[in-house]
Amino acid sequence: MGLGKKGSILGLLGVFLLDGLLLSVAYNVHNYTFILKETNFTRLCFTKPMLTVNASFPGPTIQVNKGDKAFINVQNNGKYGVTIHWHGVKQPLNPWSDGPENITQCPIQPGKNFTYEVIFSDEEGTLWWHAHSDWSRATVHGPIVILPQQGGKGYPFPKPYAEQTLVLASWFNTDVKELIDDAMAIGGDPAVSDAFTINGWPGALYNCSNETIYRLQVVHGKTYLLRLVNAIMNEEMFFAIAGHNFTVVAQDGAYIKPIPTSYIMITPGQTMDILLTANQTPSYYYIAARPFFDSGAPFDNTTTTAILQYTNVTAPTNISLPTLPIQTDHASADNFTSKIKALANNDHPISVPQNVTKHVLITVSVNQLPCELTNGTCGGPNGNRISASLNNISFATPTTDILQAYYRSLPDVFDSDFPNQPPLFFNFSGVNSSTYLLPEVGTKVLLIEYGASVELVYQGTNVGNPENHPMHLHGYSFYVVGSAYGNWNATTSPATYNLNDPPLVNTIGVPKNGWTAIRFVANNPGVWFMHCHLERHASWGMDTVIVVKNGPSKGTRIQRPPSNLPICA
Ligand SMILES: *[C@@H]1O[C@H](CO)[C@@H](O)[C@H](O)[C@H]1NC(C)=O
Ligand SMILES: *[C@@H]1O[C@H](CO)[C@@H](O)[C@H](O)[C@H]1NC(C)=O
Ligand SMILES: *[C@@H]1O[C@H](CO)[C@@H](O)[C@H](O)[C@H]1NC(C)=O
Ligand SMILES: *[C@@H]1O[C@H](CO)[C@@H](O)[C@H](O)[C@H]1NC(C)=O
Ligand SMILES: *[C@@H]1O[C@H](CO)[C@@H](O)[C@H](O)[C@H]1NC(C)=O
Ligand SMILES: *[C@@H]1O[C@H](CO)[C@@H](O)[C@H](O)[C@H]1NC(C)=O
Ligand SMILES: *[C@@H]1O[C@H](CO)[C@@H](O)[C@H](O)[C@H]1NC(C)=O
Ligand SMILES: *[C@@H]1O[C@H](CO)[C@@H](O)[C@H](O)[C@H]1NC(C)=O
Ligand SMILES: *[C@@H]1O[C@H](CO)[C@@H](O)[C@H](O)[C@H]1NC(C)=O
Ligand SMILES: *[C@@H]1O[C@H](CO)[C@@H](O)[C@H](O)[C@H]1NC(C)=O
Ligand SMILES: *[C@@H]1O[C@H](CO)[C@@H](O)[C@H](O)[C@H]1NC(C)=O
Ligand SMILES: *[C@@H]1O[C@H](CO)[C@@H](O)[C@H](O)[C@H]1NC(C)=O
Ligand SMILES: [Cu+2]
Repeated sequence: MGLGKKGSILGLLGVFLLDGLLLSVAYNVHNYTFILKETNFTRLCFTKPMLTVNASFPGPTIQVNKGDKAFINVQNNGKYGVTIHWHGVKQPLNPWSDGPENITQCPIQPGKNFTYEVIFSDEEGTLWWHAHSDWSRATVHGPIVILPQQGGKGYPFPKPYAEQTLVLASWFNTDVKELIDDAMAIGGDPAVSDAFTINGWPGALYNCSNETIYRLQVVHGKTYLLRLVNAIMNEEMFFAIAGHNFTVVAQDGAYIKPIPTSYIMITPGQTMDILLTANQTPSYYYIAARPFFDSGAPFDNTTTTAILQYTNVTAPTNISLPTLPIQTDHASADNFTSKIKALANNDHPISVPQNVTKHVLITVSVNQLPCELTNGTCGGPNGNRISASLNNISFATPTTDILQAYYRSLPDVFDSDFPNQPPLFFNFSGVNSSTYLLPEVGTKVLLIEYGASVELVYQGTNVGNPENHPMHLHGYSFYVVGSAYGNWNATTSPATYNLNDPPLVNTIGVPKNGWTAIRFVANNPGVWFMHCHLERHASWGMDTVIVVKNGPSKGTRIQRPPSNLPICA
């Protein structure tokens, strides 16, 4: 069990919401304590103070069975206010514990604590948790392992010999809060990370000790379940293991049809479960990850490694590196991504909305705003300030949380007029429209009726710096029914949809100058953040909030707020 686990109660009987049905099931309750504090860490040959949970990087693993509940008491002994988000956990009827700062709660101030109630429902596989305040998630994150229900059918594959979480993360040689605050102050690109890490270690390819590397010990002939989390801040990643193919069996806490492959592409926010059989010549092999990055923006162009180490062999003089696609190889990225389909069998049925009642089209852009500095020019192109937007609205984070304001009808916190359509139609994927360079700044939410059958199309634009955007929605998983380059077309695009076995995910990479269509039933009322999971884009305003209204009955309404919810200053 992970660090910080206090205790668990077995065999409670409870009720939870799944796909709008009330199910009566047994679930366990798990209690954890997270102590946030500045910790000295030695990596990359020097010591850096950084914010961690329980002095661990990555942070502790939360492990539950499907349908369980976890209480996590977060004590903030750090310098700044912080919140924690349980990424991919739907939290039926409980947006209060979802976490994004000033969206569902205000920060837990230094010296204070808050107990999150994390309600699992149909998720099974791997998810993760991370801080959701400015850039603190760089060092404050960890895996969530959701095992099959106790006494249930188990894995839809032979039980692996052993399991291991692998967390990919960014390493900055500076205080990440100062880094993003400085970048926002002058409106330019934030500095790129200095390294990537696997389970906290950068690996052999940095100018550093060859011992700063994570080692995965394997026994020849055995099969391992690797639970991979991409906690990286600003880069999508290619990942491979030298000399070994492997099979991807789950993504974002849902099973998929097994994909045998020699590499994957995984975006920030996504998780993938991989079966690896140690059936090659017993030796040492590098596991490696480096960016998939097809844009002109600056990025960290380094490679992180770990060692897959067969037991009882002496270290070879040369350890082979895997072949990874080159950084700009979107054909290889697409080749892998296009193979992902829901498992969709009798034991793991899916339910894709067939009749859409609410259509939303959202453009996704990196834009510019006029520089407002009085003492110089900004750091963006042409001396402007870099911005980002959804439907040409650059999100402004309020100072009172939107959930509280919505629940108590507080005025002047947000507007409910986030549009269902872009304000202007043009050749989105072709034209670098100057009109789109000037987004509107505002705190606008998209209102959706309970039970609506939603189709939401993300349309990437060629404004500013086009690139692949990993869009993430809180409170839901959604079916990815279609995706292509170019402009989505209401007449022709739906004919290309996969409505049989589309993957059910919480984060999806929208192709550069392309579109992605998702569907979900709005059966989880609440205030749910939606944003790009590239952290610099989120900071620049590539965010909005979906408010799903309460339904007609008790089991379809938001639960009451917890008594100790942090209030706004
Ligand atoms: C777990 O935490 C909950 C909520 O804080 C509390 O009610 C319960 O008593 C705790 N259980 C254990 C075993 O510590
Ligand atoms: C961390 O290291 C700094 C020097 O880099 C030192 O001043 C500080 O006391 C150390 N903190 C702890 C908790 O060891
Ligand atoms: C957590 O905060 C509550 C007040 O909300 C306080 O009573 C309690 O002592 C705090 N717990 C810890 C461990 O600091
Ligand atoms: C690191 O380098 C040292 C000295 O060159 C060597 O003895 C050791 O085996 C190396 N470790 C690895 C993991 O390569
Ligand atoms: C991995 O799969 C490729 C085909 O995708 C194949 O050419 C290669 O031989 C396989 N490698 C191993 C080690 O099985
Ligand atoms: C990334 O680094 C490699 C060498 O390690 C270089 O060949 C490549 O051009 C770099 N890519 C970019 C986009 O800077
Ligand atoms: C490794 O070698 C030791 C000592 O020879 C032996 O006891 C052990 O069973 C071996 N382990 C494996 C996995 O082969
Ligand atoms: C993916 O790549 C493989 C091997 O290069 C090729 O056979 C296959 O057609 C490609 N699939 C797609 C969907 O591009
Ligand atoms: C969708 O609409 C069609 C035609 O109105 C209807 O026959 C069908 O039952 C509906 N399907 C669902 C799942 O509601
Ligand atoms: C200009 O003002 C900004 C914001 O106050 C500050 O961060 C920056 O250092 C100043 N630049 C110069 C050149 O004084
Ligand atoms: C959240 O609101 C508080 C005031 O309640 C403010 O100090 C803080 O800067 C806000 N956070 C963000 C990310 O805007
Ligand atoms: C959508 O496709 C249809 C059929 O090819 C075409 O007539 C129409 O102009 C397209 N719409 C847009 C907005 O491009
Ligand atoms: Cu983005």
